[in-house]
Amino acid sequence: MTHAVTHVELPSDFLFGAATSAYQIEGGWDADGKGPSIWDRFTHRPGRIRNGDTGDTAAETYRNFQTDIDMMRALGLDAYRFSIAWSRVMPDGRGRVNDKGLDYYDRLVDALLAKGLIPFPTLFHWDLPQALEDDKGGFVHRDTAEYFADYAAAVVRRLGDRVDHWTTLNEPWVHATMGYLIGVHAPGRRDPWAYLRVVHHQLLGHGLAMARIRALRPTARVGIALNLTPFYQAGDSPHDREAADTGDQLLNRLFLDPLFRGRYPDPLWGKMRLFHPRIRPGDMDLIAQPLDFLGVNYYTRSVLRYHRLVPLLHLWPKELGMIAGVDRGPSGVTYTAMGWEVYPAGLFETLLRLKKEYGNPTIYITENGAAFLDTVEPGGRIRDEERRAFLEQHLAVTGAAARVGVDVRGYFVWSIIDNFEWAYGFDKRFGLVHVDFATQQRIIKDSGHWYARLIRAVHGAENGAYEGRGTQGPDSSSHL
Ligand code: IFM
Repeated sequence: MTHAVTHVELPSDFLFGAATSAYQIEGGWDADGKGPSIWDRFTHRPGRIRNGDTGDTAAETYRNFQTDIDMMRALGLDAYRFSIAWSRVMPDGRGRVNDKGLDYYDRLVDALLAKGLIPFPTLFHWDLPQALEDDKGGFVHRDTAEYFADYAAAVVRRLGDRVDHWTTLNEPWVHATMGYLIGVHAPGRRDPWAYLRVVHHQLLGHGLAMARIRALRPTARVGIALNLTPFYQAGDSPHDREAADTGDQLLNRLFLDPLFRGRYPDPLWGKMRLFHPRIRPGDMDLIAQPLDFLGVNYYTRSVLRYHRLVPLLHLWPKELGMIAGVDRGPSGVTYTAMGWEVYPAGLFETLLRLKKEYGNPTIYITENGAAFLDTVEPGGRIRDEERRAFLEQHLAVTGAAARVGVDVRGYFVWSIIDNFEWAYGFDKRFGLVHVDFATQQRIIKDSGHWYARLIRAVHGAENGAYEGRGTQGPDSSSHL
């Protein structure tokens, strides 16, 4: 173990990265033969996104990714997690492959490798090709799982000689819940009948894609990224305990149990009989193929109080910030600009639980980070101390988890740059790097400089000292 400049103690070979997703940064929404995705359609409809924002141009990385890669290199990152837009590669979601779309990711991977950064692509981060939504209802239909595997195979055929780590899906819970049940994400459906079908067919798509990737590249490391949130009961009553347990089954175990145990969680699954998808023989075996790694996306916890009028709904208020039945935790705690409680102990607990209850899988923390209100000072400095502290606290508990035997190998900050935060548009900034979306100018925030120093310290002197600005130091130009 190496002692770093902070409370963070991590093994010297720990992997440090940062993450993004295609729709949130790329722009170029209809460039070079790309087909429309459900997010293009959704954001183009008035009233769906705060301030009417869209990802049409976003951080324009489709036009220029090199600047950000140079910046990641300068910060000393080991790896970059990004996602591939299905509708760039297959404009109709199936069939014809758009070579120009694949060329883009080909160049991106080469540029990363040229700078010594490990590419960590995710194949699906919610931007489903619109054609599949129109024809099939997206993952509501089982066929979409097969199309997803075909698309994954097309990507792996092209990039698999240079990419070792593949993440199939990002946060399938969010895609199903926000997109098909609550309707605040694309495609904006509110259909309880669709919900569990989208859950099952995404998992099936994951299983089918995993099998295809392994057939094409036997040495590939394949995983999935889940948003995991520990649930706590607000009071001591058995009802509150039941509420917390229901929340846990509906969010965490709905995905962990099929992936690691080959079955959906009971008793919840039995109670939702009316809404079950059709599960065919062999589905659960495909879904439960051993993962090479589990991606953990962690942001906050949920504290639930039983409410007889909202028997299941007490799951979603943290996301929506509006449904009754949820406690905000004790006073004196910090909340991020998303309204999420800063609760690093929940990450420790989640990691420990995965070790104890799910067989100690290899873990990458594929997302962790915080939105805060950033102020750009006249000299161009951004003193985002709250974000820095957030990262330090979560990396510290990650190190503590590693010391008690959790097999956690790496950590990706969400996000390297400010980007399009879905229903919130550009209002919520998660980046280590500030983006002025009008000029596309980048400024490394203090948290970014801190992260760079941490990486240098943990990896040891062989990588050289970080020469960027100290958090107390004079303003140096970090405009890239
Ligand atoms: O921006 C999102 C990301 O796309 C998925 N995980 C959570 C992040 C912050 O809300």
